[in-house]
Amino acid sequence: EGVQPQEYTLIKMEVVTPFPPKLSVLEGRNVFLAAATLRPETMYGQTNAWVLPDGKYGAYEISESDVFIVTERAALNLAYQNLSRIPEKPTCLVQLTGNDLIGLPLRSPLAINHEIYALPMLTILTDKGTGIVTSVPSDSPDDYMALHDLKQKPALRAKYGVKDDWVLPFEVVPIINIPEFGDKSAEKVCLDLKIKSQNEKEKLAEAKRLTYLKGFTEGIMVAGGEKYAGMRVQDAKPLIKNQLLEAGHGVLYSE
Ligand code: A2H
Repeated sequence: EGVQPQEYTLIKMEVVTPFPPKLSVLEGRNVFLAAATLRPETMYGQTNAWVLPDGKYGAYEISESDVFIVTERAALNLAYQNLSRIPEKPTCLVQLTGNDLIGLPLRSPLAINHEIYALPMLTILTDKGTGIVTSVPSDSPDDYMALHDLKQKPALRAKYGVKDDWVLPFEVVPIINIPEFGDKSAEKVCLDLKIKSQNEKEKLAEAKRLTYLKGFTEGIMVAGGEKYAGMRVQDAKPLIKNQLLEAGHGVLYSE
């Protein structure tokens, strides 16, 4: 962990009912996969959520009504940030693994896709954020390659019990234009660098370096409707972030 705290926006991706048997103890509650992001302005382009298949997660009481599924480490941090029903004390209602979460249908704020699914990503770090990541393949090279892997490899889908319907219908959604890279910057840079899979760490680091800063400094919103389309990313970002927070669709989280 860095010396400076990093502030993330946690996106509340609501688990659609009815719950599967593993989650049945949560019936009657509002249950969310809480994804840590640095790019709230990209939430229009979500195609899925990512979980680590072998990762350990829990369903924690955040308030009287809300339950967040996150790692134990994140739940403890949340409890010290006024995000626990009992202050400074996480309450776990059920322990889960990433495998238990794969295939959950989700409604996520701002997403142009009405319903998306939790899918396996093998490079998720359990000591960063919540261990849940929202996937925006238009603007995140990691997300683009992980979705590409699942789309291209039936054996990978079979290994993790991923149904075709959770993956194949989901196309990259153009949401931000970067003059040099177009409106699917992550896809373009992954193709340019000939990245073959989500495991090519060094090439992906280069792809992220190329897209990340330019997305902020030169990006123009394509998505966002009348309010944000045409606006510079750097101007829209704080507005969209505040909109999510004020609507109760996201919360701030630091670590
Ligand atoms: B970002 P930093 Cl569109 N393991 O959100 C792996 N990656 C994780 C993670 C974890 N436990 N927790 C969060 N992340 C991802 C959107 C996005 C992100 C876009 C473009 C770039 C980007 C959609 N995914 O991040 O190490 C999350 O993905 C590029 C850095 O704290 C989060 O923001 O800087 C970002 O990594 C946080 O990474």
